[in-house]
Amino acid sequence: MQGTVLKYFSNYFYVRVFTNEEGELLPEPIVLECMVRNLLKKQGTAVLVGDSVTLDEVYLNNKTGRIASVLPRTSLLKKPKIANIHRVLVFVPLQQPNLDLRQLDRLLAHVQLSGLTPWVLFTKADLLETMPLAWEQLGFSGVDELVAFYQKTLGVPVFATSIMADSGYFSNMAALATQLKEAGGNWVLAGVSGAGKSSLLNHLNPQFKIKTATVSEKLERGTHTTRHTELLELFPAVWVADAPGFSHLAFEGMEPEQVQQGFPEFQVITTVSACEYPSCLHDTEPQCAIIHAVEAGRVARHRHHHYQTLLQEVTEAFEQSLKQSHKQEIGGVKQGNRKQGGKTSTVVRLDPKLREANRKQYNQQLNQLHQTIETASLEDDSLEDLLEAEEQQGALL
Ligand SMILES: Nc1nc2c(ncn2[C@@H]2O[C@H](COP(=O)(O)OP(=O)(O)OP(=O)(O)O)[C@@H](O)[C@H]2O)c(=O)[nH]1
Ligand SMILES: [Mg+2]
Ligand SMILES: [Zn+2]
Repeated sequence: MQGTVLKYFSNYFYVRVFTNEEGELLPEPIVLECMVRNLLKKQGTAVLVGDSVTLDEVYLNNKTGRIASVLPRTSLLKKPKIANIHRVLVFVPLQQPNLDLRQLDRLLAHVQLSGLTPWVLFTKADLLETMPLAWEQLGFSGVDELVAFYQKTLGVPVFATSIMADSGYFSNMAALATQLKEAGGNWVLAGVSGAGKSSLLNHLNPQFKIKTATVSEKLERGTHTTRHTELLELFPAVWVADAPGFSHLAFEGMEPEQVQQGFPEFQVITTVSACEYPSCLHDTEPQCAIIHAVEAGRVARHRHHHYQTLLQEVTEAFEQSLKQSHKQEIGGVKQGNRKQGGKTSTVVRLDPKLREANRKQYNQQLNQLHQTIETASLEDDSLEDLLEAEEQQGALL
């Protein structure tokens, strides 16, 4: 008998099943309160929200069961800890808190780099009475231009929304609902506290009564109102995890040359016109196809700028980790100068052979970590440590 883990609470997993032990369809799906089989615990298999599991010792009348095994995962996120997610709904408030495109581009890069597809929602559009000057300077004269820009740049659905019935953007909620129903699948919500994630879910499905709070209430408490990860059925076959944590991003462990994969429009450019240097990081190098595209207005300046900021952050963290873990290879390290924001900083570049060796070593360490994670118990803090270690290695979110 199979089911899906919807939440974990007070030592119980809540597992949704829609067949009985004979495989016959139940009149309607049931959520069972489940413990985990001891053997599984001994093997140290972690059970996560989103996991497909097999069950034994099921008592449908009592709505209880026992998790016997965890089926292979199609994806695994670390923050929030959740398995088998297909897409990410990225929430970006236009006001309260103010629109922050740097944060958006960072979040989008994070989603893309994790191999997931983002959809973007610019929320609270009713609160925007006049166009902030900062936006105009970026070339956006209104919300519609902003929506069109991100839609074209990312090639994914983008909406401006409002839960206020008297707003012109209110009708977009119906369009969003239609597209979500068509797309189906498992989603996780991302975005800063106060972006309106829980409010929007409550609106789309009036049966939901998820707790929300004003931004000033949140500031007083200094924490997300939503604090547990739970998969909820928004529409038939559309599951959403209103989970805290996706806004706290860490890019440590990533290699500088990976960062560009978080910006899909760069790949469009580099497939048709190559940079002079094959390993070009599109930062300040001469004859760079991306920099040319920025100058020609084919890549947005703010996107490239946000890319450079992220690149610098990743490069610094990468150098730090290289210094710590590969001191013995220092003989093969080359140093070069890189100009950033008027300052010249020294950039450590490994020669390609060592870089390859380095990557192999990284991959080996990663494989070891993966194996250990499989054998770590959820109740054991070591899982947390291992996932933390894995994050250091840049394998997961
Ligand atoms: N004016 C306006 N206010 C909104 C809209 N959507 C949400 N809000 C308000 O914004 C505040 C924050 O909303 P929440 O839904 O709690 O935000 P959240 O993203 O779930 O925040 P966390 O759970 O802390 O991560 C609440 O006071 C909502 O009423 C909107 O479209 N327009
Ligand atoms: Mg919330
Ligand atoms: Zn380049």
